[in-house]
Amino acid sequence: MMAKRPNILLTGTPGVGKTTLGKELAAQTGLTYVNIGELANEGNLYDGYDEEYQCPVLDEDRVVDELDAKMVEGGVIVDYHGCDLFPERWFHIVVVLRTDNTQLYTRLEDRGYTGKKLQDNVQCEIFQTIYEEAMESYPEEIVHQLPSNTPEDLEKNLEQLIQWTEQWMKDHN
Ligand code: DAT
Repeated sequence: MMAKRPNILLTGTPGVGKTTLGKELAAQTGLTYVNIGELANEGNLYDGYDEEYQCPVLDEDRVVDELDAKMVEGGVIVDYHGCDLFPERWFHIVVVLRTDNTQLYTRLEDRGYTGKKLQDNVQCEIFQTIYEEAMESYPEEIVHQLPSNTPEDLEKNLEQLIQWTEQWMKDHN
């Protein structure tokens, strides 16, 4: 029998460092990294177009259908800037990365964001929108906020999540 492995949700405002942490965590634990944006792109899992933000709208039901078998199997790190579209049963831990707004502003500017898109994303972080969404969507004891401002934060978060994963596997196998 295959060892049981946990599913981890990495969420937070765009630019907080989900992809950076997720890929490194996958490399070091052997868990599978799934970026919802890329998955939607590859499978064209869209349902319409958002004129205001100039981006396609995610077809949430199809995303969930597409991933469900893999999630039931376990061992998946999901990266997305939202969390209320996923079934609660999927995740064993929900990590909300947080970045100071001045830092986030610079990161998103470097990414080429301008105007309303830049303002709205920084405001999303200031209002802790994703953290509140996570607290409403999952049992609060599995929701954790981690600071993601510096390379030292990244290292610390990585260490903590590797440890958490190892402990989870000991406890469940
Ligand atoms: P996300 O996937 O949440 O959109 P990302 O992983 O692409 O974010 O990171 C955005 C930028 O910030 C990228 O240039 C890497 C940098 N970064 C990520 N985590 C960081 C950290 N803890 N300290 C400093 N820079 C970080």
